[in-house]
Amino acid sequence: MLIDISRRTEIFGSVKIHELQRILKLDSGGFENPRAKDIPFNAIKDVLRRLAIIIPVKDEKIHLLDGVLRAIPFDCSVIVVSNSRRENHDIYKMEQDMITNFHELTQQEILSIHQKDPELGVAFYDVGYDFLLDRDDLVRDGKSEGMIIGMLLAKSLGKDFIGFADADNYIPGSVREYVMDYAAGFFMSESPYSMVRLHWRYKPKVVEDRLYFKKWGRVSETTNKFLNLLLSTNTGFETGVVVTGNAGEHAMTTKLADIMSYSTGFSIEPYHFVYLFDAFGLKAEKIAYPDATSAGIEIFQIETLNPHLHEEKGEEHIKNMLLGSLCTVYNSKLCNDYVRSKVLEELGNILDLWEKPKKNILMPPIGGIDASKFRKLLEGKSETYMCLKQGTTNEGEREEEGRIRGESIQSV
Ligand SMILES: Nc1nc2c(ncn2[C@@H]2O[C@H](COP(=O)(O)OP(=O)(O)O)[C@@H](O)[C@H]2O)c(=O)[nH]1
Ligand SMILES: [Mg+2]
Repeated sequence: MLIDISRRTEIFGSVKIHELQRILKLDSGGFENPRAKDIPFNAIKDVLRRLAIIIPVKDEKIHLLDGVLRAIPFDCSVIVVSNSRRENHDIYKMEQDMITNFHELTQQEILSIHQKDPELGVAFYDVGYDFLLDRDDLVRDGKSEGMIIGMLLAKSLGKDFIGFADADNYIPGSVREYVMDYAAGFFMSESPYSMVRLHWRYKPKVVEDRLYFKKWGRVSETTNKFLNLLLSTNTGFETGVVVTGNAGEHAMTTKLADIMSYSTGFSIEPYHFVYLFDAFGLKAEKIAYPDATSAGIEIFQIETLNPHLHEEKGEEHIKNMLLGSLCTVYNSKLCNDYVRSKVLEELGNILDLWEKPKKNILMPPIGGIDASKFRKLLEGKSETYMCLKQGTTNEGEREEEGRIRGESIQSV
């Protein structure tokens, strides 16, 4: 792979944010190159083997999920966390059938579970992490909540890297690239605490019957502006370094995933920045994670070669994303009166029901959870948990799981 060299890095306390780096070529010639970083394919492959890709999914078109699954490089483990409808038209059943069939054809390692499985609630309770449970002891709705489930399963597999890919992507080839881009970021990283966030080169839209290759989405432009303002007002030097505030497509080392705190729903991605600024920035009050503080936390922002074409979710979704994102900035410890007034101005008519933005629901780090115990609590008990391993030796395990689901798994 050939990627721009990181030329400028903004340093804020222990947080190092690298400026956007472009993917120049998806493969490369293996030359020493002073102007670009050449990453050999074997190095990418080494990372892929240590990487799990989590796909959060809720009521997406089955063809899209199918394309995403088929695009993820074989060396990665895949973890699907679904919050899809189960009653009437059972979308979740369709997903499970498709996943089982996908595994039988490809033998790729894949785990999946339904977010509302009561045994998940029990497992979270038993490992002492009830921050994402509702009054009925079920996991709440929300993409972030699904991502936390996925991260624990990835940890239970002993993975060193955890990445995310949305299920509503129309271009399987782009998903494949995103995963390779994550691997490239981790290869370049010098700290065990690092994160890779993707920025689409283009996000095509249909405008007056023609495809228009838009560069910036409305929400991401605003979120980036405010995250940069938060940085600028604290350092006294204006910056535009943050360009991936809402990056749904991102990946982290498991070591970093362990010490992050997570915001609920769709505010999870901008909150990554806010949390890191608050906990590891210039004005951090206490050093909770000395190893990370001394190693530094590296954030890579990579511009993909492929455009991003996903399902349009409508105005309400956009509004909620903007609100959730700017609430994270508003409630940051680093936010001063000036930035708060700018947030209120921006949210204008969205906010007219409230006096000030609500606090985001936060979930504390998952590092203290025994992930193996968590998975064991699900095995054999959960009706929706599936663990489909590579090779035929796991047939017994698959049959056992099929029996638990009340199905018989046909051999291919
Ligand atoms: N597990 C899970 N996934 C969700 C939930 N809500 C949304 N998703 C998935 O999260 C991904 C991103 O959501 P999407 O609505 O496309 O948001 P956007 O692309 O960030 O605007 C998609 O794959 C959704 O299907 C949820 O409550 N639980
Ligand atoms: Mg989407």
